Amino acid sequence: MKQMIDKPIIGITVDFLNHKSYSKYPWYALKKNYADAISSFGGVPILLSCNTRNIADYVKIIDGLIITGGDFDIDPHYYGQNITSETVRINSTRTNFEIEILRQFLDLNRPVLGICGGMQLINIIKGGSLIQDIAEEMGSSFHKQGMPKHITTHTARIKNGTILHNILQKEIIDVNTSHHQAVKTLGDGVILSAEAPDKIIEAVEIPDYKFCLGIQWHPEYLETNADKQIFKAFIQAIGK
Ligand SMILES: [Mn+2]
Repeated sequence: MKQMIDKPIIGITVDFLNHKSYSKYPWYALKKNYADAISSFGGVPILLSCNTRNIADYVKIIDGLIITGGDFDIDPHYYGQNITSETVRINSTRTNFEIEILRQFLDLNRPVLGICGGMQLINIIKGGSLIQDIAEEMGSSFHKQGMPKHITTHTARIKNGTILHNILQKEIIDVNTSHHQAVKTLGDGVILSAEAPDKIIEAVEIPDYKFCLGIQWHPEYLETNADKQIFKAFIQAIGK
């Protein structure tokens, strides 16, 4: 008989890759710091393979879900557009898996944290859209930092009355930035919780759910107090 675990079990989505660097065969990848951030706040990270056959069982095992970022973009067909930029690189195996597990998880109203591409997916499944390439559509490379990715390079203004503001208790925070896409129109029930000085959306949430927060920057580096508070609040939302 298996024993129940009294710690929060967090499922983390991974990247599915087939360029022949790590292996000559297709492989999964995840930046170590996503899993370590969960461990350091008392959770048990479980890395989720992108096989849709396993979704129903994964949903039974995990208490919280992190949809991570990666070196790919969501297929614009999911938000009613054709690919308009040569910079867009899609990954259907991964996106199909993430859409389905996110839907099932939100139907059960369990805590979700979307990071970078994960935040964008939260918006897409509710009917929102994306800017396919910020530099091409807005003429700005402000959100693609070249230096070490963990260093903060721009600010974000947190909207009063949001879950994010409730967590951080601050109006302005410093964030890192490593994205060429951004949320354009908000999906049904999705609200803006933070924006950059150039009005690019940096965080969203869905207040109808217990905890559904999307962050455009990468808090998994735990570089700032705000980053730590976000992970802590996510783990606490599980209430285990
Ligand atoms: Mn940014």
